[in-house]
Amino acid sequence: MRRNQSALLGLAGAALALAGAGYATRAPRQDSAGWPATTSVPEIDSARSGIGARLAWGDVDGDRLPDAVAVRADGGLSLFRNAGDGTLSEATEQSGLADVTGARVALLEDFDGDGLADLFLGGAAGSRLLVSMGAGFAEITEGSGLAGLADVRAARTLDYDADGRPDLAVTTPRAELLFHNTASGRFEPVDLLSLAEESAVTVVSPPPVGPPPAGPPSAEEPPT
Ligand SMILES: [Ca+2]
Ligand SMILES: [Ca+2]
Repeated sequence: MRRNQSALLGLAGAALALAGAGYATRAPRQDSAGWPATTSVPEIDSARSGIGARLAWGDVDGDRLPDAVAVRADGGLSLFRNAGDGTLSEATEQSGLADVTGARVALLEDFDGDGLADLFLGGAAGSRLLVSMGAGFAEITEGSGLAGLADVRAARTLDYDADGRPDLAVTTPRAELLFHNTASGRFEPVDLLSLAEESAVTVVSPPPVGPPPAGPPSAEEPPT
């Protein structure tokens, strides 16, 4: 499969996810591949045709309209705010994202639970974490535990421990990594092997059911 085809299929999946999240009636119009049907934003059209371009969706400003971040082929970012009328408008400069370089993967998710989608950026040399403040982003990479995460090829969120906070799963060429979202803005690596072993113990060791098997009378049992 060609890379741009793969990207478009991923975008279609993102559109479905948005529909499932209740955004279907308020999302920008999309073409058959899931791209926003806009002709007024050159960067969108450029990203649409650029190999390696990706879009991430999330409500960065709390108006319940999904906004979009595009990872451009040059490793920079473009942020598009949802105008609410079916179009997106670029707000990269205003959001403080114009200086981003080396990005490969962008993920929008409300990591700190304040209702605003935050931004994880995975790159070749390292990763960054920025929290949305509504009007822009504040960097909290230092202390997040993610700065040294390099050669990121893909990222997604899942709440693996059902504590209500989205955790982070990352793909690199060498490993699939899982990071637990603590309540303090820090992500801690999860030992997947230990997790699997704990699950296996739960699965293969069911509690005893019914009475113990019949055996010879106990030597202490009084004769009858
Ligand atoms: Ca947030
Ligand atoms: Ca969690």
